[in-house]
Amino acid sequence: MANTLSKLNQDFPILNQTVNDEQLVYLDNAATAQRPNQVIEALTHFYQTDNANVHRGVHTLAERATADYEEARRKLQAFINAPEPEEVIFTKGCTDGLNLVASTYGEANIKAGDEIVISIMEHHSNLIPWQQLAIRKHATLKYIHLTDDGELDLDETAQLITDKTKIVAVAHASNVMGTVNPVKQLAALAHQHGAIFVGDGAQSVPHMKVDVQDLDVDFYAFSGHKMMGPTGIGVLYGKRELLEAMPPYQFGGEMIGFVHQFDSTWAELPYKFEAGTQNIAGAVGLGAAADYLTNIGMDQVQAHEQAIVNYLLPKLEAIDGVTVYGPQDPAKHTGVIAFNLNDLHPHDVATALDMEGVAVRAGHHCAQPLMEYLGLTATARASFYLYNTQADADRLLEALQETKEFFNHGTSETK
Ligand code: 7TS
Repeated sequence: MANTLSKLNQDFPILNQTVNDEQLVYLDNAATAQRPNQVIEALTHFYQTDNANVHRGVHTLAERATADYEEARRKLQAFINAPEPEEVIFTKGCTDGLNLVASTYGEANIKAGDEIVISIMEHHSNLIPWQQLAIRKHATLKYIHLTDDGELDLDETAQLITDKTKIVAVAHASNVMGTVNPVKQLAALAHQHGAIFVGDGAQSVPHMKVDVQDLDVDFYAFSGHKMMGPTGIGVLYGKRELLEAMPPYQFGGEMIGFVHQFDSTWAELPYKFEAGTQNIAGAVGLGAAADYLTNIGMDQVQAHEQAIVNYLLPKLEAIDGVTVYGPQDPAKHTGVIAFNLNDLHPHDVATALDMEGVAVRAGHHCAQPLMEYLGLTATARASFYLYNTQADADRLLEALQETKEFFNHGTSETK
């Protein structure tokens, strides 16, 4: 397999440690990725040389910090090919970006009887904001369901999206099943009916080339920490004409034009949506993460993860007692793989894997409606990133075999 990225883990000091006397294999990247030295150094450099509040002072440090912050915005603009930097709003993360759209665009545009279409595979962050908006506005929330292979049912989608639909909001990639959704097609369908399309890019932007102009999405949200940037920073992309027509999200410093005693005007984009002191260092760190990924090339990142999935998925499915959820075809899978082992609780599986130094997540993955739909309460989940290798996939397979043997052995001994 293409393993040209395997030396990268030297850039990630945290990966060079043992856990429970075993070399750490970090396979919880869908929850959060690790940071390379380049990002850590960008944060340190900012705090050691340039730190000041932005857009406020005329002193040298304030000017430098402002330049760093706006340069980071342009890096993120280029990373997703947004037409203009003003369409790149810094947020706390994906959740914050999606809530922003629901609370501003949604509040201003949804009325009783309107319909909002989402999918059953959504993370709670792209579900509850729409569910609560629908409740507040007496609108109807509709769900796209799945084919047996864990993909969106596109026949049903074509029926669900009608002229009553005002918002379609779907994840670009599932954080549970690794399914990649046809966002460009969904956005086009939404537009045919006069609706807007909101993309949740939390699990796609870190792993594949995303071009918001090509996809023709109206809004697109993602988090920095899943693409090797700091926590507490993310991006909401929005089309200028929509952002300009929307009311602000939060009120306070930075987001104003002029404040009078009894009314106020708002700042230009993007500042209208960046109230208060922002996570300036976080933005700088995220800019460094975008540089790091750009230098490698997103096509290369995707090909590397695809090669691991091509290798791992058939071997995982071949283990007696393992059930993998989502697309069976490796080509339709991101590096996120949810599975269960016999009738063991996924928390026990994850704990046993941790004893072998292999870090995976277990639980409902903030997708309870999906779990309910699949008839599950929880799964284990391994999620890969560019610094993982085929050897890491082998360690997962070996650790699963040992887990199986341990529990079989335990059962026979207690009988
Ligand atoms: N959307 C998707 C598809 C996600 O996977 C996540 C986080 C979010 C939104 C929210 O991102 P946040 O950075 O604002 O929290 N997903 C996960 C996960 O799968 N395990 O931990 C966090």
